[in-house]
Amino acid sequence: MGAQQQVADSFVELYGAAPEGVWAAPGRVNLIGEHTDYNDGFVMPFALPHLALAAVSRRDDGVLRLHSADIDAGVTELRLDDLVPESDKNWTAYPAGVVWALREAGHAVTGADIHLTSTVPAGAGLSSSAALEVVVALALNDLYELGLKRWQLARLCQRAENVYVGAPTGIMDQTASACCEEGHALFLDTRDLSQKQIPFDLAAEGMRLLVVDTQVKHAHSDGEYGKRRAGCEKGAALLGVDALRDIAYADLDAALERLGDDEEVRRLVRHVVTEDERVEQVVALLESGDTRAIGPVLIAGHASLRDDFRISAPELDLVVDTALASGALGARMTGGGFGGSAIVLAEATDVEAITKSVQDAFAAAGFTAPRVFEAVPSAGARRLN
Ligand code: GAF
Repeated sequence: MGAQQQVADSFVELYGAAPEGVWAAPGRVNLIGEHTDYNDGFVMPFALPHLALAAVSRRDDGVLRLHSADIDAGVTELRLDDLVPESDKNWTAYPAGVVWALREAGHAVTGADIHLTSTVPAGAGLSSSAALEVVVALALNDLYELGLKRWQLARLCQRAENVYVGAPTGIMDQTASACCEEGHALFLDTRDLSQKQIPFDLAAEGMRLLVVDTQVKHAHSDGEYGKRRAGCEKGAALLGVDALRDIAYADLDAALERLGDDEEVRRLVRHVVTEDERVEQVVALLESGDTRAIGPVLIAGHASLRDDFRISAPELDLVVDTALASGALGARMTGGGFGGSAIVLAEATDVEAITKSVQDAFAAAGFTAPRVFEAVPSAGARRLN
């Protein structure tokens, strides 16, 4: 039985009637542009084939019922009028936060029965939470005929995550899940959400992009992500700009000089400004057909996240170092950091040897075995039936 039919059948078992529809929203992997999104900068994610699926029906009695096939916790029943930011520390905060954000923005959502399941690995830096948010937002947008555009849904989902869940994340993950297209990476300007779909078909050029999930779990609601964000905001304030995006790469040295001896802020600023530059380099290289040349840019991105932003982890560094020593074209950590996943760009013919080297290196270091899979740029959120 297909996953779509299964989620619809489980809905019937749980709630006693067929759902009004089934929707899907993917996780994402970020090719380049890390910790730039809350600095109004550039990012370049693409959607994974891994999906959150939601079977959903409307209700008109102010009740929200939530169930996940992946968590053994029964049906959670909430009253819409009782939804209070930061009151829920469970997975239910993501879908409930979306309903809260829609209602807070004035949309007349009167309730829902929702059954969810997801194949996006949780805590792996692959946006499992954004996939949950976006699938619910899209379903309610369709069912309640709210007429919101994809980027507006992404903004509402970010608000759900920032205010309701209490994680100070940027807009990249929700936009990726909502707006990515199959066979493309999404070049996104997070200041105005303008977008360009960049064709990204590595297989056609004899290459692969591997995701290596280190199985080291991370969370964005803990302090380190917020500290980096606050440090970037301090840097922008000291430099007299709205956001670090406003510091041109050519002006970086002068800006660093103006920051004087605040070494931590200098490092954060240097990462963000050079990372925006790297995104633009990758876009230019892909558009000119020089795909292999993005490898060194990915490597430089990892060094910057490790040394300047200081959010890597021994497991992530080991993936990158081992993959490069085994002939990878490029590699870097991806996502929020402190665990999660790394990506490896490699010739198709080298994939097997690189994978084995990474697995052996993890075993030798006594780390949990990583999960390695090929990332194929896939479609964004959609209604399935
Ligand atoms: C996490 C956040 F959710 C994103 O907004 C982004 O900041 C990313 O970390 C780092 O680039 O995925």
